[in-house]
Amino acid sequence: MATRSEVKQALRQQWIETPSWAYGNVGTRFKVFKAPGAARDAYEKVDDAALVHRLTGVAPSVALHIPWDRVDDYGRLAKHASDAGLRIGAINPNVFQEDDYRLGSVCNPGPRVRKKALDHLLECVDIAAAVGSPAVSLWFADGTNYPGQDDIRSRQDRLAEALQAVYEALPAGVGMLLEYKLFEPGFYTMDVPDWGTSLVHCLALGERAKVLVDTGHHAPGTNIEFIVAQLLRLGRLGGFHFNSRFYADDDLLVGAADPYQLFRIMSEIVAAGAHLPGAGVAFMLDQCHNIEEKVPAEIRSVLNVQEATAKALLVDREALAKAQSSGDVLEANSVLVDAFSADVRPLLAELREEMGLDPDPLAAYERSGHREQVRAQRVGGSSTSWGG
Ligand code: PSV
Ligand code: MN
Repeated sequence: MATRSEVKQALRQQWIETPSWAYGNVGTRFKVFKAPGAARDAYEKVDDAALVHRLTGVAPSVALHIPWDRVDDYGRLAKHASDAGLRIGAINPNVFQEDDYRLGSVCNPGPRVRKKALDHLLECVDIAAAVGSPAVSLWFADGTNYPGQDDIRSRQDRLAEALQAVYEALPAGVGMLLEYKLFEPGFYTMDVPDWGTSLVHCLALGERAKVLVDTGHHAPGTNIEFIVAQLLRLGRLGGFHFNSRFYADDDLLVGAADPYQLFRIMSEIVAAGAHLPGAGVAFMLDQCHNIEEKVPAEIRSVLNVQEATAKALLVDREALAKAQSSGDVLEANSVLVDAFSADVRPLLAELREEMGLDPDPLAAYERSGHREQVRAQRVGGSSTSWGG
């Protein structure tokens, strides 16, 4: 069993990436509630992400979404981030919010729209190179609503062609993540509905293409840790978009709906040694805070992932292996449940103090004056996110 100091040593190296869009005004398609002081552009989003990192110590990068985070000078944005102690993480293209994409983007039946979408993906590859990002993270809203609407196989061929073009354009050091989603906005077919489809495309492309698991993109009851274990076996788990769901793609705080599921996922990760940055798995959040305050919500989410990881590190792997090999079903299950039931908060508070941080990042946020400062400063303008 890992010692307390081994657990803390592993947690010290943890890397959780927050999404720029969590800091702006985003929400459901029914209503985006505008929050006073919400970040309005990429610079302000980077500032908020940097604060989350300063308070938690384990969120050193921020993902961008283009065009929501488009700026004139990406070198300047990267410098702004590094001056604030942050790195730019995954670059997420947006090929789902323009009228042209009514019938899809890279799978669209029309070559003009396909080219427009591909050009945007290639622009994002260039941005990734300019900001020193490790990956372009692709999600396609492509799909169909009615049987017969379009040819399923032709759409796969169009997808493969676009992915190939993007893959060939990747500069050294930039990888490709391909995210899947069961349904929405396509309700009859999605062109990348599941991990199998994503994996098939990644395998055809090459080693730098990997599957991205968004925890909110599965049917109810799906065993996500099984998917994680399988992708780890194949060396094709590129990373996560963590969030919580009750019904569909709810984008709620990770660990809020089902902390036991998050623990089970992290347990598979830890068992494979994939929790450390060198393993190349990206632990990203993909959340939208519509009714809750954004910066504390991101802090809480980072802490939830950290707690699940700490519990996963506490699993007595030797005892588990022994129980498994001797067929002791109840004991094997108990070993996991014991670790899940542990209260790791004192250990994490101790770790933060050792890292020179406040043991309670949410309390530190309350004292930081950030809320009052941004409410006074960020007045006027419009948010460059989902809600406009
Ligand atoms: C789609 O639902 C998704 O999960 C993709 O990752 C998008 O980039 C993101 O949400 C937009 O909020
Ligand atoms: Mn996602």
